Amino acid sequence: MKWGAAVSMLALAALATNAKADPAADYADLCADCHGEARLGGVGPALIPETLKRMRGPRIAAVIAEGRVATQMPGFEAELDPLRIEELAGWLKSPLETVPDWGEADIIASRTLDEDYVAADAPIWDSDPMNITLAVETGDHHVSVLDGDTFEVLDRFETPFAVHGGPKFDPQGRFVFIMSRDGWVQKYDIWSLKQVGRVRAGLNSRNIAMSGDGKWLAVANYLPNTLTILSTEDLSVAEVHEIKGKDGTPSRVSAVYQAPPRQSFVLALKDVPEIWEVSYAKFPDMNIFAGGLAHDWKIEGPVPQDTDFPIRRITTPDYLDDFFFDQSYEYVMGASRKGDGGQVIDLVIGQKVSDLDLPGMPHLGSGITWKHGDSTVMATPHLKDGVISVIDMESWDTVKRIKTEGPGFFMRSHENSPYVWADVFFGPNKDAMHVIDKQSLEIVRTLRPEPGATVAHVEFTRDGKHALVSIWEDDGAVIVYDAATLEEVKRLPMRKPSGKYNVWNKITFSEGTSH
Ligand code: DHE
Repeated sequence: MKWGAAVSMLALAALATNAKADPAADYADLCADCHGEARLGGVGPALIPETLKRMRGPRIAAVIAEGRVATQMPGFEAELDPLRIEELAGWLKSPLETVPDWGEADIIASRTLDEDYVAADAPIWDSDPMNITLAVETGDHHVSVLDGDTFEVLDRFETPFAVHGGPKFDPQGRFVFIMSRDGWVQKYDIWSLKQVGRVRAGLNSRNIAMSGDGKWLAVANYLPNTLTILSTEDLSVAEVHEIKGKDGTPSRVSAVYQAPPRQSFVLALKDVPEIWEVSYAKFPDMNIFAGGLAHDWKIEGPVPQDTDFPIRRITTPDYLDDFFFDQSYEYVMGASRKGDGGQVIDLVIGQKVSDLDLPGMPHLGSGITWKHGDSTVMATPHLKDGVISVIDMESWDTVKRIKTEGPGFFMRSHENSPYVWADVFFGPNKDAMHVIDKQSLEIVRTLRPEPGATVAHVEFTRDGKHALVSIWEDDGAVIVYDAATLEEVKRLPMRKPSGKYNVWNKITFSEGTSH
């Protein structure tokens, strides 16, 4: 019998016998060994609302009863009756009573460096190192390393549980850093096909960003309210910044972005109307910023300084928590937290310069740019509306709203392709992938490679000749398309593949990909 039906029948029986549920005691008995006494994770993931509400797939109660496939999580329906399972699931969704500390000492204590890791002098394979493509498989928490010419799988390695956001390559494209929602950061050596180590940089994290010089990795955290800066060399902690707005309000970090020409990280904050810029240019040499911005910098601690990463705070007229940058990194487009519009902030003068007409919760993080006639346009899907907005990057006007078959999540293109690919992630048409002509801004083809299955996220090969599309299902696949004829070339079976990331497109900041 399925768990849903069992619940209603057995809950009545349990109530009749007056069973008394004590979820905290059940947790301590049955769950704490793997998920940690404080629910912050161990061999199993953290069981806190910040993580659980982001999980797609079966209900928590069903996972407790039946276990989770492809993991070590067993089912507990023999030990716990349905009422106790429901109570336990409800308890896990309640917030922690106190926000735990996770400072420098905790982070460094969590670090493990693989003893058997030996750095190779050169790649141990013969593929083009610049055309390696990683495919994240969220079905069983692995990454496949693909040769971008032959599509042979060179390695398939385990990641931390529930990877989110794009893995970040170092500027040479040799090492890659991968983050999980539980705050684990994994370093992997593509040349040696070996994990280098892992560290837990936060308890619940959003994404990571690599500094332009490849030395630092910034980790945006929800829990605690911090930004962790790691050394990419050995995953040691360079600094942990506590995030508090100008008036002292603590804030979660929605996301962190790299701004290489500015030698800084830019932070989107969830709970205060501010943008933060964190410099890695080594104070006092801060005049690298166009316009000489020293007066705008808020140095924390006594002058001269007690940090290598000084912070500049820009107050914004609205809460902005999803960003897109122009290629110069002077302008940042931010989506309003309420999901009903956006603003453009000039990072040089620290001021809003325009409003953006973007209703329906734009997903700016997935935006891409391309040349359209004489201008450059940016396009973004909307999470709550079946449209793609196309915006002129000079006037900030909306040039067109392209109607799609439903709200989408991801978009991609490539300098060498005349097309933009955009998925329909939500709703009855989640099996559709639109192909849009970059100049006419019309949908020229809608692909449906597997009717009924979620089809999402695209990445191009280095030369733009092939487009890789995910069949985002547990027994899914990555489909390789000829990017010119739009014909399927190959199908690689994969476990719920999500994002794909091509080394060259990422390290060269290809305009067709989100950064
Ligand atoms: Fe993401 C990237 C935020 C839900 C899969 N997502 C990002 C980025 C941000 C973001 C800020 C850019 C980070 C980067 O790459 O450095 N995502 C959010 C949300 O706020 C949102 C809507 C709610 C939340 O759960 O936090 C959200 N994201 C999801 C999902 O439900 C997805 C589909 C499945 C999952 O695995 O969680 C999902 N997000 C992704 C992926 C990327 C991503 C695959 C990287 C895209 C890329 O091509 O770079």
